[in-house]
Amino acid sequence: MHNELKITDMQTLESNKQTIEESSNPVSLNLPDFTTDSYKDAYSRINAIVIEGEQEAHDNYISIATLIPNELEELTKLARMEMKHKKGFTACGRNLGVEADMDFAKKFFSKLHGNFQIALEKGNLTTCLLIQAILIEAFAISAYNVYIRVADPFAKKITEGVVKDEYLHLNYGQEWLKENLSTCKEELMEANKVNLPLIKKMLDEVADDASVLAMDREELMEEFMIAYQDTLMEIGLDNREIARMAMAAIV
Ligand code: PL3
Ligand code: FE2
Ligand code: FE2
Repeated sequence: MHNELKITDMQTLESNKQTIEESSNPVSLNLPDFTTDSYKDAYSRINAIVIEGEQEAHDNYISIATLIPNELEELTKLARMEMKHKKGFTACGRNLGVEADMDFAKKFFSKLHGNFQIALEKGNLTTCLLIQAILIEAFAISAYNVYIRVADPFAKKITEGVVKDEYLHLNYGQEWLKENLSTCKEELMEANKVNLPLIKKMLDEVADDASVLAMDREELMEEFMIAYQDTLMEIGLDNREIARMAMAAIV
């Protein structure tokens, strides 16, 4: 299109070009090249993490339903959404010609997965909800919100649909904990102390690969903290309690 422009004044041309690009789509200026080997290599792990995360989220909601049988229907609905998410992200990898590194992803989740299983065995519902419906969902929301800004058009559309559901999932955990706050506060604090550092570690572990996808670590942390703190506030914790909980990430 620039060939068609016969403007001799280069300055005018430059400033026109900038205005056009800025006004049409400022984000697209920073989109990575989705076809490079380095992009695909990083994507093989990130995509696997997301696929594994969605599968485990499904399994976790089914497990949580065994602790709240009268919520079976609602929890089954959430679990079904997770399987849809998994399918969506599997398609994203296929679309880019990437094979997901599932062994890597299983290891990535193993510690958190183990803690969830222990809580489930003990019937510690508050801990299960904190791990799945608060920490993992807030982690997913932060990742998906940042990814949407730099994703290929196919993945962007899918991720936009997914992130809306994840807010519903976060909200589910939030409402249960809010209603039961008087009896679950202590367990909530304790479970957070153990599991928030794991989320922080996972974020650190994925940061290098994420940066290849043009996802910024600080931005991921910021998005996580927004979703996490918002939820704790809605649950009914005060500023000091929220600060204390968030602090668990930096020790
Ligand atoms: C809950 O519904 C799903 C849990 C998934 C956890 C995802 C964590 C993702 C961290 C990696 C960030 C990259 C996002 C890119 C998406 C292809
Ligand atoms: Fe999901
Ligand atoms: Fe979810």
